[in-house]
Amino acid sequence: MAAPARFVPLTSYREYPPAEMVERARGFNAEIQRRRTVREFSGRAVPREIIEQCLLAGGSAPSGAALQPWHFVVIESAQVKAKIRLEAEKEEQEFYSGRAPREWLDALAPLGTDEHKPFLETAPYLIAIFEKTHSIMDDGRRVKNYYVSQSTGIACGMLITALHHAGLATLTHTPSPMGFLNSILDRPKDERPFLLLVVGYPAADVQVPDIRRKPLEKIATFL
Ligand code: IYR
Repeated sequence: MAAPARFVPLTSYREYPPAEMVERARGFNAEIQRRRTVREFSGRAVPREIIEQCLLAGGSAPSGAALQPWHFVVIESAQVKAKIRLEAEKEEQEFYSGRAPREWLDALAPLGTDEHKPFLETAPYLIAIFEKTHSIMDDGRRVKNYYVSQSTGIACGMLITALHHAGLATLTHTPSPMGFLNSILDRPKDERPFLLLVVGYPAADVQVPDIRRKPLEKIATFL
């Protein structure tokens, strides 16, 4: 039997005067525009509490039927990072030396990526995000999840935003295929690896590709 709907007053919402909303929206945009993906990380330690708070922020994302179909595995262990790097580089080696179509490699050329992934061992944290096809309810029932990829994608976006806001750099890494994460991290079959997020301080003299964000008129239409 499904649980009956139960409602409580919305006490957390805050309304701001329109001028203040404009200021807030501008300020937030300026802050988030400073985010850049980096591919070289410092090994400097990061307090775990920051990661925990950012995971809670990511886990506050909206989700299909509010079933929260994600699981985050935080990897600090050097041994586990080394295993992940080994498997990821095996896949990437094949990707860059034949599996990827020319068109894909051409699209990646401006980013300067290759099969070498030292950041998987340098960065203080890797966060493997899994999308879950099923949830176990508090009463033990196993139920199907909905809009699993959309929900998990939103949670990842919010996690990346929270980490940036806290002052950390990230890299969204997607070794493909990444089924090896289930065995290394001991996750069940109904959890699919979604993303491997590399988290830490950027390396001291890190450089980033000279790429620009599309202007508003290229990304939005107002009717
Ligand atoms: N997974 C590979 C290739 C790659 C693919 C995309 I799409 C990127 O935006 C970046 C890299 C790699 O990590 O190198």
